[in-house]
Amino acid sequence: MAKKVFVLLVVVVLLTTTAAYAKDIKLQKKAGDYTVQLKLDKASPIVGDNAATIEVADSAGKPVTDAKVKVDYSMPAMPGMPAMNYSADATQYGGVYNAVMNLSMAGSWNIDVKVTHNNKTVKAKFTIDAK
Ligand SMILES: [Cu+2]
Repeated sequence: MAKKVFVLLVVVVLLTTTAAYAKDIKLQKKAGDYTVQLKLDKASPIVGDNAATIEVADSAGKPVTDAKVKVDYSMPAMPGMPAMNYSADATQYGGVYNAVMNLSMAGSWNIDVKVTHNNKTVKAKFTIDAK
């Protein structure tokens, strides 16, 4: 029993230190046949500008560099605040897509990365927490 608790403690400590030392956030989701990776410039997204880098790969893992990528970010309505919906077009540079999201308040944001490629649009959904 004591050993189990100790092991659990070690795991918790390892997880928290890893999180504390991570310089950025990297999230990965499947969208149709594609894999979308969303990378943010901050370990913890802030209220204000957050730079996002998006990478798209096809089913073979090959980078897709000729897609159109749009980032829709929103927060559902809450007491005293109507729903907020924003959109940012990402620009492709060096094979990755860049966009800036201006998160206007703290809390949970829904990020929908829309990838249009070969006349088909797929969506990868992420949730981030701005502080
Ligand atoms: Cu809000």
